[in-house]
Amino acid sequence: DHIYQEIVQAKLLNKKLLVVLLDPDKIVWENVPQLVNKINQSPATHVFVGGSQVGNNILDNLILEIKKECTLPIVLFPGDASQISNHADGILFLSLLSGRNPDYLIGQQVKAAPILKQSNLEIIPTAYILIESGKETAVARVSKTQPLDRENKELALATALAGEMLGNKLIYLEAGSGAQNAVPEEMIAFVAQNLTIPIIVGGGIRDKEGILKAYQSGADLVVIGTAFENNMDFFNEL
Ligand code: 1GP
Repeated sequence: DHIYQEIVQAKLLNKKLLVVLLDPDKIVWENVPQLVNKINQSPATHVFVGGSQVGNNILDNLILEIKKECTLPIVLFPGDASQISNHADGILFLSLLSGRNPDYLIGQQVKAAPILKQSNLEIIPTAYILIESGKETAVARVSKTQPLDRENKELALATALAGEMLGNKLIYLEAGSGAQNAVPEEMIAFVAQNLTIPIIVGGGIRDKEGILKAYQSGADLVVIGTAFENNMDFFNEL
């Protein structure tokens, strides 16, 4: 379980972690070597691979392609049980706790468990909490769930605490890919002050300032997807 142990260690040392999210569905195949090159030059510490709807072969091929040149840990961030690849190093075993759709609370997990049992992937149980962020995002649409009210930090904390008490090892506060508004700083801070496990924050973070604000509020890992997809030089400014 070295991926998780390194995250815990970083939190203890107050060392912030930066995740690049690659969505196999949105990647332009010819750009992959260049993307990997940019990731290697960036301060990124982890690569997440996943999206709302992804074909299996693309997933395997993308991970193999990244691994040719990149030594960062590759962690699956699956939209459903079909998005599992043994070529990755680990997987966020997500439960969408903000929603009340049983399929994303336990259904997909039951489908995935026997497959994961046969794999060598490090499994990291993660409470996935979607926060309202302006326009509807793909996560809400595909999962058919309502995000939490962005003003209701008490509910976000109660959900995160339940996630921690259920045994999850990470909390993921998610505004959704390409979100209009990122997770509010006060919400991140309120959750971070009352939890002991590490917190991932992502969705709608598109500049250095946004990354720093999330860290200062208490995020241990910040996820960047769209900003890097739109601009391969995004990490140059960091
Ligand atoms: C989405 O949190 C990630 O699941 C990243 O979001 O694409 O907006 O960076 P962005």
